[in-house]
Amino acid sequence: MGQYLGLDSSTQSLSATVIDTDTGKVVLERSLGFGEQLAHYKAPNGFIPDPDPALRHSDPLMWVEALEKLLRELRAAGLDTARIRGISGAGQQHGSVYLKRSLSQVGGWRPGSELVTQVRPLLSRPTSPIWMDSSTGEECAEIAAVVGGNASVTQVTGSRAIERFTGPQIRKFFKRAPAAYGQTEEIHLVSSFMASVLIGATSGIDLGDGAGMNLLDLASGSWSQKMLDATAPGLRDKLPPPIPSHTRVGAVADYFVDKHGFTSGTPVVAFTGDNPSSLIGMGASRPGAVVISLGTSDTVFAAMSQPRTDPRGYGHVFGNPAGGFMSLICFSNGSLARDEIRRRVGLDWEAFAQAIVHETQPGNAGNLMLPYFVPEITPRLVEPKLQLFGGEDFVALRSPAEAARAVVEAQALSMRYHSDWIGEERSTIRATGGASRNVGILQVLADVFQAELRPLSVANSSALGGALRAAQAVEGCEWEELYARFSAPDADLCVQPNPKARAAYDELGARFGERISVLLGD
Ligand code: XUL
Repeated sequence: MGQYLGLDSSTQSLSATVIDTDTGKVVLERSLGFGEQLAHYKAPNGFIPDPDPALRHSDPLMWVEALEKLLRELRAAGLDTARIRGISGAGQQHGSVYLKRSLSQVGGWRPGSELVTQVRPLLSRPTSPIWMDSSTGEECAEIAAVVGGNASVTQVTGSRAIERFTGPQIRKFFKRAPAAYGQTEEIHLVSSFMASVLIGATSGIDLGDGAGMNLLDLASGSWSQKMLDATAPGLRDKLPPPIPSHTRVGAVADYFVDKHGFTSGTPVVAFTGDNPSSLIGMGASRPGAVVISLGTSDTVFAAMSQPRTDPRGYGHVFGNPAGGFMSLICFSNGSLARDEIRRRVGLDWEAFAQAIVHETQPGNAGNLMLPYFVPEITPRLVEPKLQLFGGEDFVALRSPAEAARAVVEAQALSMRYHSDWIGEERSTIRATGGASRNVGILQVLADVFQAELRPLSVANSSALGGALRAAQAVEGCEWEELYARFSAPDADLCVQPNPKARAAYDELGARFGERISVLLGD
C-alpha cells in the first residue's frame, strides 16, 4: 500500500495524478500546458505550427523539460516524492522519437546538468512526428503493396496502413533522410521514451501502444518481420522489444532521486498509449463498457469481447493493458474543432453549453455540419472541409446557438456512425476528457447514442490509468479493487438520454451518412 504516480504526456500538456491506496484517495492532480508554460518552444497547441496541415511534429525536448518542471511543481504543491512506491504513465499514441544512441548505452543521466541538455545531442531527428501528422499517404500505399494489400496489414497489425502510425512515419524518415536514419540507433514511441527518460535506460514498448505502429504481430505479441521489412531496412535492431504492459522496466534513475527526491529503487512500470491507459483509468478494461474520450482528439473505445476489425478500415485494435485487446476509433477534429466554432461565434464554454441545452432542439431544425477544420482521421479526409447544410435561414455560423449544437451533433453522429462495428453494448457510456464536464456536449452525446452518459470524477483518466497500473503491478491487487476506489463516475454529472430525441437523430444520422458518402466520393 502507498502512493503511486501516473503521468500522461499528451498533445497539449503533461499531467500527473497521484493516488494513495491506503486511503483510497487521489492525493494530487496537476497539469502543465505546453503552449502557456513552455512558450519558448513556440508550440501553442503542443505541435510546431506548419502551414502544411498534413505536417505535425513536436519537439521531444519540450516533453523532457515538461517532466522536470512538473515534478518541481508537484513538490511545490506538497507532494513528498520519497513516498511514491511506483510510477507509470502514458503518451500520446503513434508519435516517435529518434535517438543516435540506445539509452541503455548512455549510462544514465549526469546529476550536474539539466536533462534537456543531455537528451538534445542524442536526437538523430530533432522533431517527432505526432498522431496529427497525415503526410505519409505514399508510404502507407507502399507498405500495403509490399505485404499484399491492406487486408494483410489489418490481419497482422489490427489496422490498415495508417498515415499517423509509427511504421509509415519511420518509412518516410528513412526515405527522406537516409543518412540520419542510418545514424539512428533507437526509435521510441512517446510512451516508451518517457519511461526511458525516467529510468535513464531503454524501456521496451508495451503491447498496448505498440499495436499502433503497423509493426506488431498482434497474434504473437512480437514485431512482424514482414511488416518491418516493408517499412525500413534494419528496423528490428532499432526498436526496443515489445513487452507486456505490466512489465517493470527498471527503477527510477539516480538523477530523479538526487534532483527530485524519489526513493532509490522506485519501480517504473511500462508506459502505454494514452487511450489504453484511459481504458484502465475509466475502469473499463473488462468488455461491456464503451468509453468516449473528448480531448484534442475524440476517441471511442472499448475492451473487446471477441476479435473484430473495422470493415470501413478506420478503426483499430490496440492491446488492452489488462490483457487482451481493445477497439478504438479516433477523430482528429475533437476539441480544436469545438473551440474553433466556439470562438468564431463568440461564446464562452458555459454559454456554449447553455445555448445547446436551452436555445436549440435535438436535430437542430435540420441544420447539419460536417465539422472538418484539420485533416480528419475518421473518415479519412486529407483536405479539411467545413460544410453546412440546412434550412434557408441557416447562414454559415450566424446563429451562435445553432452553430454550437451543429458542431457537437455532427461529432456525436460521426462517433455513432463509425463505432457501430465494435459490437459492444452501448446503453451506458463512460465519458472522459476536458469536454466531458460540459453538460451541453454530454446531453447531445446521450441523446445521439440514446445512452446514459457517465463522466469520471477524476480529471485525467489517462494519468489516473498510469497510477492504477503502477499500483496493480507493484501490489499485485485485482483491477476491480482499484476501480471501485478510484474510477467511480461523477454522480452529479450523469446525463440521461431524452427518448424523444431518438427520431430526430435517426433522421439526421441518415443524412449525415449520405453526406459523408458524397464527401468521400463513395
Ligand atoms: C489514437 C490517436 C489519438 C492520440 C491522442 O489512435 O491517434 O487519440 O493518442 O493523444
